Amino acid sequence: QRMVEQLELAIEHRELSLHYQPQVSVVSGRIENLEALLRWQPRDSSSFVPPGEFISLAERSGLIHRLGDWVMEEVCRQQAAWRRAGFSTSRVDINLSGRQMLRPDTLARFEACLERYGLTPQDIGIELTENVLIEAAPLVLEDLRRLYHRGVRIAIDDFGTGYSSLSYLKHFPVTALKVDRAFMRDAPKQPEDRAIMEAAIFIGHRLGLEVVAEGVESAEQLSLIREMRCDLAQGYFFYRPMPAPDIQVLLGGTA
Ligand code: G
Ligand code: G
Ligand code: MN
Ligand code: NA
Repeated sequence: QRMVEQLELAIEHRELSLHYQPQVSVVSGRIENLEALLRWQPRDSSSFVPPGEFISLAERSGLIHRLGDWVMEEVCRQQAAWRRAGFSTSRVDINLSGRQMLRPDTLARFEACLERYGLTPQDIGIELTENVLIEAAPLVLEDLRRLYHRGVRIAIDDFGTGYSSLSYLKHFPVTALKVDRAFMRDAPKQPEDRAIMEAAIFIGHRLGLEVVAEGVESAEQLSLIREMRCDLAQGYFFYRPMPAPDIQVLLGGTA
């Protein structure tokens, strides 16, 4: 309970920040994309509260709307600054959780935010889990379709771990699959996990989707997904999530 109160004050106390984790092309190793990941370091603490903990707390308490609005605003601000500074890179993707997508105006706010910062629909993408898509209201899906047609990248996060049938893939506007890192973790040792990864990549490609492997931690995993012709890779083998200044160093600028 005390944590909810602390979290309520986190925005005005400037305790929130974003880390960005690069996704690289499996073929060229080039950074193509960044995923924005929320971090919370309370003032009186020397460490970060694990996101899994405070994000689910924020979901339950409804604070996720304020946190989510802050994330949108901060990502747009940062991306606009990077664009002005001439970084050619990379779209930045944000995570949208269940409760955020149940609020009818979340996606309209997203569009308004893009406009306010002079960004194009290609500059910021969104990640949703399949469960979130399936529970989305018809009006929210309409907004999502509009974003899709405007060119916003929409990725299914944690692909392969939801409770849905595959048929949702043909009904929902999506552009990419992120294969859950549980499959990647065991792929080198478990033929079943390799088979599932391979099938996910195949189905993604047949549907014209980009496929991202999450949780790539070793050269062995990379060579597996290379053989499978996965498009993008994200994981500690390449880069950990890092604060914006480190991203700028990585991209070779000083802005
Ligand atoms: O880095 P990692 O531990 O950051 O993230 C843990 C979980 O928190 C992931 O499932 C991720 O999708 C989620 N998450 C991270 N940042 C955000 C955010 O800005 N908004 C939402 N809704 N979820 C986030
Ligand atoms: O659920 P989502 O995919 O949004 O969460 C991303 C989470 O995965 C973040 O918590 C991020 O820190 C974590 N992550 C990123 N790369 C790796 C990795 O290579 N290994 C593990 N174990 N976690 C990772
Ligand atoms: Mn994600
Ligand atoms: Na994920």
